[in-house]
Amino acid sequence: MKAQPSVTLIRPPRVLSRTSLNTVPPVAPLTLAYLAGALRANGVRTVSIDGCAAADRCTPLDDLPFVVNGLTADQIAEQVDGTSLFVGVSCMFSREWIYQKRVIRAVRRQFPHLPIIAGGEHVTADPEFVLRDCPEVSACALGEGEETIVDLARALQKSAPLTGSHGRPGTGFRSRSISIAASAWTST
Ligand code: B12
Repeated sequence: MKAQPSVTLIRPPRVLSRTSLNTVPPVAPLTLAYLAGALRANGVRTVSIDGCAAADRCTPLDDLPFVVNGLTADQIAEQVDGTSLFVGVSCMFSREWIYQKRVIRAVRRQFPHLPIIAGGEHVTADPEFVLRDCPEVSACALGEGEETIVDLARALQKSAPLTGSHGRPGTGFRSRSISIAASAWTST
């Protein structure tokens, strides 16, 4: 029997100043745990890639005065399973969007047809900006994600189109006018 495709969840690495003398230590990936827990409770397999886990590693960025603390965008993209139902990327801090979108772009370069759903506080604050600034994002999940991510998995398992807004006020997802069929997505 063919295994059901899993959902890949990503926490991007932290972005720190090159010259900072102190910083807060990384915390446990609670977001991925909550989202994976909701999916698993509904029978959906998950793979989590915690970009902060390699927190002893700092990679300077060539074009910005920051370091990436954890896995780089390419290292994360290499770990993504191309047969995933979709990839969910958690974007908590707006100040880290400069690199979160590089993670999303690296995954998109590697897997042009995978739906990529962005969620988290930054995305909830301004989904229109996220969709505009990063065309590689297929849809934005708004607010708390435990129910939305299960709805998304169910919709994509059935190849149902993801269009417009959906869900309870303040939650659900918002997409550019995208249709998803047989795991390929096109934006219009
Ligand atoms: C705990 C916390 C911290 C902790 C730990 C942060 C961490 N790395 O985990 C500490 C104390 C370290 C911290 C620090 C900071 N914080 Co803080 N923090 C929070 C707080 C209170 C809760 C975050 C949390 O863990 N929630 C629990 C998890 C499970 O929820 P979640 O991540 O939101 O995920 C849910 C949804 O967003 C959604 N979701 C998330 N990702 C995805 C992905 C997909 C695909 C889907 C479908 C859904 C989805 O579903 C999840 C489950 O419901 C929030 C406020 C809040 N109520 O959200 C502020 C908050 C995130 N912090 C904030 C800020 C500004 C900071 C600091 C920059 C403050 C400062 N000036 O230094 C620093 C930055 C730290 C750093 N990176 O260097 C802002 C971010 C605003 C923004 N847009 O950038 C927030 C929103 C507070 C606020 N209202 O201003 N913070």
